[in-house]
Amino acid sequence: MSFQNAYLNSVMDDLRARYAHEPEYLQAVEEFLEPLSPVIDSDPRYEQQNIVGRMAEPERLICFPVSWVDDQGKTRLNHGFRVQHSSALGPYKGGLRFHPSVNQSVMKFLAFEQTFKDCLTTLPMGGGKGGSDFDPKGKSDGEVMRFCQAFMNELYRHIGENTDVPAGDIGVGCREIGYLFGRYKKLKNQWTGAITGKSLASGGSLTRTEATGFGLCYFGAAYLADHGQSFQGKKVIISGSGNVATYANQKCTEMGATVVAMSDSNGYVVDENGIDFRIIQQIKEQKRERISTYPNYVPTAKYVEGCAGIWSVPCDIAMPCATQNEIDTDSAKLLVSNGCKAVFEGSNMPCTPEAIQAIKASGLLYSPSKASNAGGVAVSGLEMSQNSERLYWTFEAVDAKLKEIMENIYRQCADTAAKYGQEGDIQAGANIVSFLKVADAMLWQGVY
Ligand code: NDP
Ligand code: 2IT
Repeated sequence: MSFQNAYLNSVMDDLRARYAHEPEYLQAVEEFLEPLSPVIDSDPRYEQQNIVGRMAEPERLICFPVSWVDDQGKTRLNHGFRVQHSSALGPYKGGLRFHPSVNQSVMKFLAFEQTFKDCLTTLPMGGGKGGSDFDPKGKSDGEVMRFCQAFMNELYRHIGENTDVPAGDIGVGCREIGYLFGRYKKLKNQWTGAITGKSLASGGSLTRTEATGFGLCYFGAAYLADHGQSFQGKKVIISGSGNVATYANQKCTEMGATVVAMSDSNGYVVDENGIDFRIIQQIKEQKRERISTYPNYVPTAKYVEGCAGIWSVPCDIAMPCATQNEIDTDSAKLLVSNGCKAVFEGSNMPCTPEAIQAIKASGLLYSPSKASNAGGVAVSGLEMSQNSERLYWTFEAVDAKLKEIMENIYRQCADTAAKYGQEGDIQAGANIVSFLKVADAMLWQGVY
């Protein structure tokens, strides 16, 4: 891909040459820069102060080995990361992912995206991401605890409520956050809100568990309403069956939709009567089983092996909520030919660039993840506020604030797209509005 603006091309060419081995990172940067040419043309300071080149690179990249002892007494070695991407708008903020696919490229793409997503929430947060190639699946509770403690033995010196505030992501839920927080507190001898996604008794926020999935639906509802539509009566596919997917199911079902299919990395379940989020919750959060067991609880459901097949199920709305690049061109084309009218991204960067092109070219509504999945980090920001003021807010108060933030993100994206002559293009709007805000802060703070 090349851009109209020569400076953007030179930044991207430099990144491609330097980081050829980091495809996810390059993909995320390229996607972000795509609509920016007219913006860069409008102010010579962006090029003069190399704002785009500086904005693309993480401010700090922390890599460390994590050694821990398994239940057989064997010492195991994993790799830990924390990418502190941007502190332009506030302390670094973003989740931790524990999954075998974690590497430097994945961490850098997630931290880059996080910076602009956090900006869209309008809360004072910079961007970061971290994690490890540790796989919590199949590990005992004791092994997970020892791994989390070993991970924090290094991470603690790099984080803090005013420095960098991690949270959960794939493979890091309330259990892992508890073990991480416990070790952090012990090492620092301080109780501060340096991690979000905490349990309610330990300074967590009501609605944080539900926030990303609920926020995705609030965003989707605002987008649909702008086009005279709603979730009422719509058939929805939600990939994944983790934190984001489960609560996206709950909220869009409450809004009158029917979730006809959900998945995990092995396969998917289909049920025209609707997939019950409470059973998914029970299978995944409590029993830690596979989604293949769902038909044991609901006999009308059918399990199909292979997760990519989920996009062949006819639907009105698709909400990918599993992982990056889970919708390729073929899956996008299948969605379009089966009559899908909207794709709202819940996972980070779930569509390949070619898939996005196919979706937009066919006139579907399309919301990029940095806009539509910002609800999780938004409520993390509200958890930080509550921790700072030593108060707990009610579920209703946090939920109302979340809804307001998501509707405001939609509005900002739609208005900015229109202002820059790209009416209806929420992806362009999201990238332009977040670029402008981060760039403004960088210009104001000088060459730091
Ligand atoms: P969870 O670990 O709770 O769930 C992840 C789900 O996605 C599981 O069903 C998992 O299946 C599936 N999955 C993971 N990796 C793959 C893969 N390589 N191929 C197919 N399926 C896969 O994670 P979350 O729900 O928290 O996160 C899901 C997505 O949402 C991620 O992209 C994350 O970055 C993003 N996100 C999360 C937020 C949060 O607050 N948690 C906030 C914003 C975005 P299996 O169990 O088989 O591995
Ligand atoms: O991708 C994300 O936005 C998250 N995993 C949530 C980050 C956070 O700090 O709550």
